[in-house]
Amino acid sequence: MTTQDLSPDAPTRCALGLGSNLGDTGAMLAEAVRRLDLTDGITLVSRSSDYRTPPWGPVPQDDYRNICVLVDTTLTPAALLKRCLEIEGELGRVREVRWGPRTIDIDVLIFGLQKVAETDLEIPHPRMADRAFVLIPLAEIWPDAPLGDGRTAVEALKTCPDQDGVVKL
Ligand code: PH2
Ligand code: MG
Ligand code: MG
Repeated sequence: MTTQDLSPDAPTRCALGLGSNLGDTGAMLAEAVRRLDLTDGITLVSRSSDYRTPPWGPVPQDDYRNICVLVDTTLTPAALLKRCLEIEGELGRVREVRWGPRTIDIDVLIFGLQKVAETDLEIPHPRMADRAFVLIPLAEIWPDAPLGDGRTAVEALKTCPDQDGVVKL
């Protein structure tokens, strides 16, 4: 069977990374996951444990709570991103500082084996391989996740920095 033989509606397995470091972070993540799963064309497949992670990047801020989820979707990559941004808005996210604190962030990490290179959407997520707060929850639920650089999540973890600060809750 070739890919052409698959039904056009066959769902695509995707990985999403979620993070929160403002307000009730556990409740924010739970509600975001619930809203994703309630969306037409998105089915939740699995959810990682919650992890407390030191803030990555140039902005001093509180620790994050991060998780990854796997979903099957019949949406396009752009429509999946749009729904993620919509849920961020529904949960009260206000876009202020780049890499700054946020009530909820939902990033599309992997969309099947597809590559997308738009200004507002790059898949696979270009920076996930060196972020322990993404790779550790991802490897928990999808060790063989294809990162797009030829490596799996577990392989990338062998060289990923800053893993010590990531604590499973
Ligand atoms: N998200 C950021 C910036 N820094 N640090 C951690 N630990 N977790 C995040 O989700 C995160 C971050 C911007 O998307
Ligand atoms: Mg992010
Ligand atoms: Mg984001």
